[in-house]
Amino acid sequence: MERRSFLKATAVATLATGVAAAGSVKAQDKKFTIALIPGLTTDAFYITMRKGAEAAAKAVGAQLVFQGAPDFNPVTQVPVLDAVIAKKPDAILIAPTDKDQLIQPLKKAFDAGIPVITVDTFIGTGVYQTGAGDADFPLAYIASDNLLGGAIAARALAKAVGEKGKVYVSNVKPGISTTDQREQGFKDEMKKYPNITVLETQYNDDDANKAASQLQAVYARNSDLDGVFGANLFSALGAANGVQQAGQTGKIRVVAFDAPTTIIDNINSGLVDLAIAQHPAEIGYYGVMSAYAHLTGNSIPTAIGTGFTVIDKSNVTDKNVAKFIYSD
Ligand code: T6T
Repeated sequence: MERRSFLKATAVATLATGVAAAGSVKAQDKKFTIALIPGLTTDAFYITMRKGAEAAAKAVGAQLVFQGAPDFNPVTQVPVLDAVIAKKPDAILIAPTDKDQLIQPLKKAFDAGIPVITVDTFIGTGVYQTGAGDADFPLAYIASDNLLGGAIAARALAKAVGEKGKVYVSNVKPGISTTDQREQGFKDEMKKYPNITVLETQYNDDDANKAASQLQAVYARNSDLDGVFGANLFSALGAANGVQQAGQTGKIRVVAFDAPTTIIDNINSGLVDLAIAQHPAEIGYYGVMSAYAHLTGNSIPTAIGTGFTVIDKSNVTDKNVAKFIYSD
């Protein structure tokens, strides 16, 4: 597959430039078009990812096309993907909004000879290029270690609540690779704290208002609620708002995944204990670089893990930390 794509890309380069003499095709003569399809367009996480992708595209002289849906939903993402495939970009970077539902739609890109790299989220098991299963065709998966992120959240929340009491996970919906893994990492780590009860997960469909109402409903049923883990940006934002609306700031402790500016404001005000910032710009940067490497005939790693920065009141003003706050 890799070799086929390379040959195709270089053949196009030859036509486009008309400069390549027989036997000396120069792939770099072509301006590659790399499409980035986010989970949704209006999320500071993906807005920041786009910046990193643009920086890499500029560095290699590629054109980045950023096209996505207004919500995190396969029903709206698949038509965007179809439209992108129809334009035949040289490569597609995508954050699939469902582990299973995006397999067949992405297979269409693969069948059309367009290399696919998944960023942030994965399809299938997320282990690619194995020759096994129906979802191993993407070339690479570039993302945070979400199991580890969930474990970091559990340790932080356990500490905040004094290693006892009741907590729950505010999550998006089942079927999303990232947030499923964060919840799993969180629950596995929480097993180390026998005096903490993890209540049933509340799914908010990526709607912060719903997450806020759910917080209040869980609190109404459990007046001894001690903490909540918001497993992504909107879950955390909504859970924090719910705590504030319930008049429980500082009493119900909040650990947030993701670091938009509003969550940073909430850390400063004491509403949120800490935020686990992913490095979305790094994901976008290495996504484009990987696509470019592949398109110019180089082999690429099938998985690239990007880092976290844990932000709390003690380090939020440190410029080496603050640079990981997401762009709005
Ligand atoms: O947490 C990120 C991303 O990693 C996840 O896959 C979906 O939600 C976010 O975009 C934040 O809203």
